[in-house]
Amino acid sequence: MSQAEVMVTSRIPPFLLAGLQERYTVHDREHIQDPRVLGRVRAFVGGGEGKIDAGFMALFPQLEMISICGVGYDGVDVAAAKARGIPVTHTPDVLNDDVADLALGLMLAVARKIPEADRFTHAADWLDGPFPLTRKLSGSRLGLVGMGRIGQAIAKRAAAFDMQISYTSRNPRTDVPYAYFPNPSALAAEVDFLVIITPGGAGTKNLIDANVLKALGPQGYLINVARGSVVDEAALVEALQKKMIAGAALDVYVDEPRVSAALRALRNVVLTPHMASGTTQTRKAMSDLALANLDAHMAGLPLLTLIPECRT
Ligand code: 8YV
Repeated sequence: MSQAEVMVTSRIPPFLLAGLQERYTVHDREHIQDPRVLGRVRAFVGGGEGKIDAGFMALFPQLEMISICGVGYDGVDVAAAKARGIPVTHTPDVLNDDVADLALGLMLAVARKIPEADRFTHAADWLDGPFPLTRKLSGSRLGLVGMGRIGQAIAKRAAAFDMQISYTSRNPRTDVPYAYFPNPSALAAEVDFLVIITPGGAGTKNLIDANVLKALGPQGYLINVARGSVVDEAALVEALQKKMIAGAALDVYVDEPRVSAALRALRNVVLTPHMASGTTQTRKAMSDLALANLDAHMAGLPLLTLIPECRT
């Protein structure tokens, strides 16, 4: 029997590509040489931000499922997939620890100025005098925008730093002990560190705007490990330039991998290259789960981790 044909729609980890190549005939969206391939592809495999819109899906008459390697799937037109009865899977849970670890790392990095202190020490600037004092993290107030699985993993770690934890989300949760605020502005006004960990997409676009940053205030820090689209980046640059907030630590951006020159020029920001889930262990686990979903589909078995919209 000939192997099923699948298409890689955006950059995926090497282990996932290797796993796909063992079992399937793998095509790459960027290098379609034979247009007849479009009529044979049965599944897409890709990262969650890679654009899979209705027009692209329409090119593939035999498309049966979409396996996303990532928890977020904001690049996928889910309504269009559902309209065609195409299930979409993603890779939740396996990356919670890593994303939460990086959120804590970024909070420490920006508050304690670790990257700046590292540069200072490497440059032997210490010889000219001590490094300036920094901001204490332990015991301070943390506000989480989003209280899903990763938000809860961040809260658990923050509790070990004796932080006072509060959050906002569409609805208050009954299963967490943290204080609830009805919107990001109300939350921002009450915290020292505002951490964004909510899904991207149209529903959260520019949720963190100039008003929220104003509420966070000159002693407050913004940390984003969600999606660049959730923060109004122009408003953030202005707030940082005018010292309307104390600083920011960002792992995600509006136009990745291009990071705005204005952001890169600022001293009071710590910038990382969308690496929150980027450990060998976690990318392997994500790859295994993305592959397991695809394999289950091809074997006619129930899918392991459907996105919520496809569970009904
Ligand atoms: C991935 C992520 O690196 O899971 C997510 O939503 O943002 C990251 O873990 C990204 O989706 C690329 O696949």
